[in-house]
Amino acid sequence: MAKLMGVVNVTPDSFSDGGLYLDPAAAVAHGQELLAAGADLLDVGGESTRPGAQPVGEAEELRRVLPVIEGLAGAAISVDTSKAAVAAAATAAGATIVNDVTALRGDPGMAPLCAEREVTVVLMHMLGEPRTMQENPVYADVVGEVRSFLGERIEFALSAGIAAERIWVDPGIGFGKTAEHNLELLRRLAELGELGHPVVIGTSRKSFIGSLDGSDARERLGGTIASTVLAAAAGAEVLRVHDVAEVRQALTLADAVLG
Ligand code: PMM
Repeated sequence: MAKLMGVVNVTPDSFSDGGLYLDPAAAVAHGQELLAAGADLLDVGGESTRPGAQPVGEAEELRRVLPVIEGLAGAAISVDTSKAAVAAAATAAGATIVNDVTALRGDPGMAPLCAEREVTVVLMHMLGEPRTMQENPVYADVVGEVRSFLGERIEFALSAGIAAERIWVDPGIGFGKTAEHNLELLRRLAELGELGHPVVIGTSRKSFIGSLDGSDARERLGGTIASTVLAAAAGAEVLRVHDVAEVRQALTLADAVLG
């Protein structure tokens, strides 16, 4: 069955749960709840990448994520960061996965650090940067372009000394994409599996769901479940979600039917 990556956002401004877990104790408790609900790993992040978000300084990002990673010691932890210094401290504190939404393009220190620490790296596709990425994204063939971008980033990671079995790829739902681009990526997700690396996907509570029915971030559980089940059926191996218990139940049912 696909693995569930539970989201622990230690940020004041994430679109779906911003401000809820800014206090480290609340974030740790939330992480423990997600583990109890069936999360296989937890993605801890201290910088919002929502459209229009402003960057966060290194010291502030560290102050947010480190106590939470330390407090969740023993769990499988991924750190959602594009800063090498944050990844260095997080991996020293026990994180074994670096989820870099810039796919190792943001900080030149990131690839050598990940190679040296022998961590798993998530390479995610994003067109542009969070501040401006939703301003009229254009593709001739979104799936083909995302696939060739990820192929190029895999080559880069390999050339930096990151082992092939430690590279995961992610189409970056909502990162420089219209709702139709996101739907097309979901429709043809199996094509990304042809890259030969585990596919991670994060559809949870995202605005493309709301674009179909006008729902707000907190009203998108049905769309989250449908999209994650479809992604798993198309071969996605890691599903990044906020609502772990509900998605776990949906996947268990889908698995029981489809095998
Ligand atoms: N989405 C968000 C943040 N980090 N990382 C990966 N690999 N894939 C995603 O789709 C992704 C991500 C934004 O969602 P959030 O604000 O709910 O964390």
